Amino acid sequence: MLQSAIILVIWDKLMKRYLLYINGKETPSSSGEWIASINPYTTEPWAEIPRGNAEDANRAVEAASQAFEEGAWSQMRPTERGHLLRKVGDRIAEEAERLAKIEVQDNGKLLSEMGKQVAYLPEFYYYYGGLCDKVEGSIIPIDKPNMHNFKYYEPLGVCVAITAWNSPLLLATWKIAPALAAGNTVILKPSEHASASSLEFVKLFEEVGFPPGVVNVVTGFGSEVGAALVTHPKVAKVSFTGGEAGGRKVGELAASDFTHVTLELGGKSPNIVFPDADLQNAVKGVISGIFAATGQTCIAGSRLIVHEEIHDEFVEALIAFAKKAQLGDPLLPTTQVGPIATKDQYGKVLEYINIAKEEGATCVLGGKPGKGWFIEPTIFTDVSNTMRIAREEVFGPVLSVLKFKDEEEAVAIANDSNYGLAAGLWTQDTTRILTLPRKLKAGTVWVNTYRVVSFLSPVGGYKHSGIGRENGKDAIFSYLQTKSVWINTETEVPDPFAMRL
Ligand code: TXE
Repeated sequence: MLQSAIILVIWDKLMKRYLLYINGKETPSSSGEWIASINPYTTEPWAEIPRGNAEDANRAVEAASQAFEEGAWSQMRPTERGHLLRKVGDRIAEEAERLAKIEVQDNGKLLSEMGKQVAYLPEFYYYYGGLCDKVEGSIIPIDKPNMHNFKYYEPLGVCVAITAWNSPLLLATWKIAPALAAGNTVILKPSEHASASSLEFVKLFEEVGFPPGVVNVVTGFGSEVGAALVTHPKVAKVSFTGGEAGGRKVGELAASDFTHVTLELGGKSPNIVFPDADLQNAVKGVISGIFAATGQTCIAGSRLIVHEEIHDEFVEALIAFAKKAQLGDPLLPTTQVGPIATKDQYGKVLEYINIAKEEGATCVLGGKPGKGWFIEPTIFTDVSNTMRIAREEVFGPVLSVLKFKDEEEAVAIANDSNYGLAAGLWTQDTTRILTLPRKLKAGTVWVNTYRVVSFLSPVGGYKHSGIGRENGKDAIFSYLQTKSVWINTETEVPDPFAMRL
């Protein structure tokens, strides 16, 4: 008895406990309950995050709503808002390594990848900071006599950003930076599997002078605190990154109150290789498309569609490359493939490997679990596009290989999917380079490259891969609404019964 009490006290002292961040203050959850943050490499808990609930969601919305209405941020001169966004970019740059290490502890991705990813985040804040004072209204040359009409843009109000575990701060930034630039206040709800970096990161905003309540973070489960945020009547917009099922639920909940939504969901992205491609480059592109981040990216190139003439040779080259991949500690610079991020996800990937075998696909590489939550890079050939392994998102290091005879068939297979997030194309034929991107039903098409993203270029999906676009100039407009103002320039208002539309 005494022994377990002592263990509990020591546990309490060792385990890092994070707090919610509402209205500029760290605060425990109303329930007093915690969720363990598990390090996927050790499969042991390393921290605890608060299990927020509807009451916490309500507190955060009230704080964000009050901050919005009081106008310290929403009415601030856009140039000044821009200065603050740039300052927060500078602070993130200073803290990038520390934040990246926290992310690795939470999601098991390689420090070599997360380090670069977090170090790149300031660019988003510099870019959207620069855009703050470039959102211009216009005068409309109206067709009515004695009327002056102009339009301008106003922020929506309280925006909720719901993010997944695979790239917590990058996904948050895609939402927060344009939302803040537009003058909104924000509540971030990170994934229950990887919240720690968001709870650290949020403190940087106030440090550089953001008014309290402008950026808040609540943590907990999607069905509890997440759903309460989405359905809160004072929430104007929800921007969500996650799986198709979660996205559908959030979309339905938001629709019931006409809340604006952006949804960035999953994919089953094709990587098409023609015989005229530079095959060495194509091998590298296909490998990074599916095995980088252990396949846990929405843009994973999980369907390789390769011309039948080069199929065998290409698959051999892939196997030779992939089987050399170093699995191991994500903090080590020599590691090339890390663990799967969560136990559930690990189980899901293994289940899909079994499904593929049962469906008659041939496992030519991997297919076996490693120690802990590791899964070896896995390649299946003899895959047909009707198999579940070709249609459903696995979100793990599992590549399905399909064959095609001609261009028309390649496009047909690529487009025969419920998803449409991204596509890769490997060819040196100029006509194909120019014409095929138009034929592929995907939000992003990469030609002779894969997995490149930038704050400047829009990301988003066709079909079940989502609604709306993030990044680039247009993203700021998804956090704004348009106001039309009419001014009567005549001294006398016309006879009311004679007014025409
Ligand atoms: O995502 P969820 P999970 C895919 C991938 C993965 C599957 C499930 O295939 O296997 O999704 O992953 C919050 N109201 N992607 O379970 O459930 C949730 O708390 C409000 C693709 O991690 O979609 C978390 O913060 N919020 C994806 C976020 O939504 C809700 C990246 C994502 O969780 C909610 C990750 C609700 N009803 C997984 N339900 C990509 N696009 O890259 C869940 N949430």
